[in-house]
Order: sequence, then C-alpha cells, then structure tokens
Amino acid sequence: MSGLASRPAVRAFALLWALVASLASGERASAQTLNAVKERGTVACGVSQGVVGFSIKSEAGEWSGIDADFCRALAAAIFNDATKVTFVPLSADERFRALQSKQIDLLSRNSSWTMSRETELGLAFAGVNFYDGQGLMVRRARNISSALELGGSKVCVQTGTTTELNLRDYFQANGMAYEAVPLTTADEALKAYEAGRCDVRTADASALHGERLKTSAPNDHDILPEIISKEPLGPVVRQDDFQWFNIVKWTNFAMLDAEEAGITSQTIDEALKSPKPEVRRLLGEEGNFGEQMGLTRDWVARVIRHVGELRRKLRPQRRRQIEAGHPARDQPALDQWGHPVCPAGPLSPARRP
Ligand SMILES: N[C@@H](CCC(=O)N[C@@H](CS)C(=O)NCC(=O)O)C(=O)O
Repeated sequence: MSGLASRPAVRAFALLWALVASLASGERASAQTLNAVKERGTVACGVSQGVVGFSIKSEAGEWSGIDADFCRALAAAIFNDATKVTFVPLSADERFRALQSKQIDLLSRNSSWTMSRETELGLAFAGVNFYDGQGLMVRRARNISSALELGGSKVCVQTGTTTELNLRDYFQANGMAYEAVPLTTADEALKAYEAGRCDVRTADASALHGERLKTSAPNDHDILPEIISKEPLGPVVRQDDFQWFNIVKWTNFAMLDAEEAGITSQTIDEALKSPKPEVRRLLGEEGNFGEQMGLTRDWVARVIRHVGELRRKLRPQRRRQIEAGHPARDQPALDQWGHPVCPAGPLSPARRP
C-alpha cells in the first residue's frame, strides 16, 4: 500500500526535479554567450579583412567603420567600455564557420541576410544595419554605360559570397555569357582587376565605391548604374542562445531609435533629462528593459555615450553612391527605423507563464 501510495509522489518529485533541472540548464544555455563574454572580458567580433566604411584597420592598428563600431557598441553595453573588443578579421569563406565553431560571439561583417544562412547554417540575423545591393565596376576607357553591354566579360568576384550567385543569375537572366574569375579576398580581387585579369569587378556597391577609391586612378573606373541584387547587411549570431540574439538585435534597434530621436554622444547628457516617455524608456530612466536581457538599465545610454550614432557615419558612403547616380530608393540605408523599447502592454503588462 505504502509502495503504491508513494509511486505518484515519486513520479511527481521526479517530474518536478526534471522541470527544475531543465529550467536551470535552459537558463545556463541561454546565458552562455553573455557569460563567456564576461569571463573573457572582451566581445569576440568577426569583421572583414578591410572594407571602407564597414570594417577596416588603419596602419596604426585602429579599426573603423560601422561594423567595427557595432562590435564596440556591444562592448559598451556589456562592460561600459567600448574598447573591450577582440576584432577577428575573416574572409567571406571563413566567416560563418568561425561563428558556428564559437571562435567569435557575433559576425559584424557586411553579411547579407539570406534564408539559407539561417535554415542551413543555423545562424540568425539580428536585423539590418545597411541596405546594400550588388554593383559592377569597369574601366572608363571601355566606354560602357550599362551592365547589359557586359556580355562576354571576365568578372573578378570574391568566393563565399552572395555576389557569385547574383552574378550568375544576372548574366543568365539577360542571356549574356561571362567568365567568373574567383578570388578569396577583396584585395586579391581588386588587384586582379587592376592587373587586367578581368574586365569587370563586382561586389556590394558600398564596398565597390571604397574599392574604386583604392585604385591608382579612381577616375579611370566607373561604377555602372545597375544594382543587380538586394543585400540587406546586418550582424549575425548562432541560433543556440536567444538571450544573446536579443542583446545583439536590440542593440541594433536601440541605436536606430536613438538616432531617430536625435540622441548622440554629444547630446546624451541632455537626453538623460528628457521628460519624453520613449526617451526615458530607451535610456533606462524608466523601466528595466536592459535588465530583462541580462544587461543594465542604462545599456543604451552606455552605447550612445561610448559609440554614438552609426548612420551618420554612413553618410559619406551613401553620398558617394548617390553622386555616382545610384537611385536613393535602392539604398534606403539611412531611412530605416528601429523598433520600440517599451513594455509588453503599456497598461497591463503580460508576464511570462
Ligand atoms: N554581402 C555579401 C558580400 C560580402 C563580402 O564578403 N564582400 C566582399 C567584397 S566587398 C568583402 O567584404 N570582402 C572583404 C574581405 O574579404 O574581407 C555577402 O554577405 O555574401
């Protein structure tokens, strides 16, 4: 009798234990990246090997560009110190493996959000920070004014990119033959183009404008008006840690929100005194939104104070594209908006079950 009576109790205890254990391991699993970052003392951030405006290292060893600054924004949010970043330069081929194998905590490297990078590679894009598109550069002496005149060309293209596939699609769709000259790094691709190994250099238009300026005579090259693809670029994480995904995603959105509200590194002290509810929530004067992700209430204030605004820094990039005749509607990099930092339901907040 006592055995029978104890069985449901044992089962209930076992169930309860399993629940507690799974909740505890879930907590641990979900906080793994943030904990690893805190233990290490830096954010390991995958960047490019050198793309002007996105991530490029100066001779003095200083990284600049919006992707590099986004790495710094996470360090600011976590450590209140934007210098706590380990930059890991990666080629296009290497970047996703580096993320999968946990060599880096996030990839902030002009990477296009595509379906299979999520469904096949087990990665997750945490929003967009620049709407790009693929462009084509040719020597001015060829007197070409449209990509539709490029049939029979040799094209220098970087491997492991969406660029390769778009190139094939565009030439196929327009019934034009071409020969791809595949190269591993952007530097090699540009050198090959300059050395005459190909007639066309193709890459994301934003990067291409930077490359054109790197050539020995920029005015000898034209970027053609056609943008042959959509490249929504943004930071990427693994799918195994939703807390970290939220931290990266909401840092991206919050920076957009701050910029839209006119809050910059210069105006942050003034903004902290703002009576506006949405500004108070964003900067942690009201609510505890940062704490809900394992950070502090003032995480956005930290980011803005130490790193400032990203999109303003993109203006030269964007201006170059517009000056080169790229229609504004194809490049709405500065026209995006963030997502609100606010309670689940303003009057009756929902709670986790
Ligand atoms: N956005 C595209 C292209 C990214 C890409 O790797 N582009 C090249 C050409 S601009 C690049 O960034 N090269 C710099 C490097 O290899 O570090 C993608 O995600 O596949």
